[in-house]
Amino acid sequence: MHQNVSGCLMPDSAYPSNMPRWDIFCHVIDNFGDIGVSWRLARQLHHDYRQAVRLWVDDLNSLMRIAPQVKHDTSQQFVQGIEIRQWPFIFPACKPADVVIEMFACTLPEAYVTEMVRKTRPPVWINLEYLSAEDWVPAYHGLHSPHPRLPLIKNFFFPGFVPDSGGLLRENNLIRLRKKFDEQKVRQFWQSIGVPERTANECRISLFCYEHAPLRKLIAVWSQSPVPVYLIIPQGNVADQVAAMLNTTCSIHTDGVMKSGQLSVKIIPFLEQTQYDILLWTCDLNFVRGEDSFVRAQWAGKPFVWHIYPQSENTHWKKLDAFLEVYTKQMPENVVYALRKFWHGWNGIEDMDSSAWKNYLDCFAVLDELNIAWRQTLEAQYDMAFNLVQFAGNQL
Ligand code: TRH
Repeated sequence: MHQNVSGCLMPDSAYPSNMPRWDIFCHVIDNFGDIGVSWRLARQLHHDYRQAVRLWVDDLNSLMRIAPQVKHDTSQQFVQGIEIRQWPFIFPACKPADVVIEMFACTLPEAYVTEMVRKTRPPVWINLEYLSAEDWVPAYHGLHSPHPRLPLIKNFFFPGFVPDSGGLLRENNLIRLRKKFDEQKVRQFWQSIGVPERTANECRISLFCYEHAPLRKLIAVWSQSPVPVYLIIPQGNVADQVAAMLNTTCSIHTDGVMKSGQLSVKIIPFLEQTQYDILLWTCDLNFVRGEDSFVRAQWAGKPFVWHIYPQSENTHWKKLDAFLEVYTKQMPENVVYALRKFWHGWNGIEDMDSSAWKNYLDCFAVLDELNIAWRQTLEAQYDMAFNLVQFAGNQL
């Protein structure tokens, strides 16, 4: 037990004393990626590796969107075995864990760092960086740097797609669950989110992207698509934007589906994080963004299109091409051409037109196979939580 700033006694943790303790600090910059990765990591460390995890987050409302059991007005709560703590402006006195992760270079509270120094054995301090496929990643992964003033060392951990990077988050049972998700479960899932069974030769697509995507163009292309497109959009700004675009031109059916030519659009509620995974498993094609949904689409083993998080001076385009390079290495030339063109169109590097969609569709059957092969390539590597546990264990 220790005293917090207001003088109340709070338990340091409710976990058995022999469990290795982890503190994960997450500062939500925007959207859901920062908390999405932190929450997934916290759960996997606890469930797969029996670590005691305390997650400090400065925006509980974002966490609530992807994990609805979380309450927004509680400074300390336990959900799925994870201790969730509101990261307040004035940081409470607390004993640092054995391993401390600052997510995406968020700065740790001064008071906490001071306590880290006081420990007989200072914690393993890890800065978990953003995901990138750029070729410098393996050289930087695992580097460390001494604190400028204090006797502490910070380690830099880089997730990635190659064996000498930090890897990707992948729960131990994920691929097994995904493979066991049979037709009956698919039907139950569709029913639970209020979408009908798929019709013959329809292309079922999930859409999660940033608002600056060339949505209007693609909606127009899909309305004239050679195959019917059933588009599923979780609630949010993009769903609103698409609804507004279709408002004047489409017919609205009783089940809330908007129809325009070959395109049907269904807006569904924003899903709990594990349900979103299932949405990705059950669609033919997934449009994903940022970091976490992008990785989950790869575990789904289905064709996907990445809308990369925009950076100043378009530096993200380089990052996008670095991924395309690794991902398409084993693909036939004509597929690489069509895929690249479509991804470039979606990310504003090239124009998005009907030929980009048609060429992409022509490769669809083979893309299905190639994405399973890509998943197998990634599956053969250690996952990120495993790598973190090994890395920390070697230093403790
Ligand atoms: O939301 P994102 O764009 O997140 C981020 C942030 O912008 C961040 O600042 C940036 O650095 C990072 O991207 C690269 O995209 P991402 O990473 O895919 O996170 C979305 C999370 O939301 C992911 O965990 C999946 C989850 N999600 C649900 O749980 N339910 C849903 O219905 C949907 C659409 C997503």
